[in-house]
Amino acid sequence: PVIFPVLWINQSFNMVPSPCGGHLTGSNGVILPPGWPGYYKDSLNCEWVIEARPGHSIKITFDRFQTEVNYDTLEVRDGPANSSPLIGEYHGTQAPQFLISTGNYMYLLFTTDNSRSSIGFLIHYESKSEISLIDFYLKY
Ligand SMILES: [Ca+2]
Repeated sequence: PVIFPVLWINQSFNMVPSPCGGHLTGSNGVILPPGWPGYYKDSLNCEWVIEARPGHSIKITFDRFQTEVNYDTLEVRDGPANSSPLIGEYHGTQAPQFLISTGNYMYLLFTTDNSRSSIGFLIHYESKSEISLIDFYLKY
């Protein structure tokens, strides 16, 4: 059966209907590449900045990840800009389960070349205060 992303739309989610990039300030939400739930487009250069409240950290969780190996890459940085420290570059099916920022910003850049695409990714993010992060580390 085909499950549409409508499932994720509710009051507590800041639903992003797959635009190419954006500045996200909600306390949680979803990031999808343009084209979702189909294949993403060629020649993308999509930049997302997640901004949490000062003193909060951001956790992104990879619910799904699949891109063209070597050519279609998601870059994640620990800060607000493409000059912030690199956390990792992911392509193919290699992606971590989740990542946590040290500060209240996270930067994501999805670039694709001009041929061959794939499903892309479904990432959800949430921001937490340091206290609830400690709780998170203790539990898992
Ligand atoms: Ca490609």
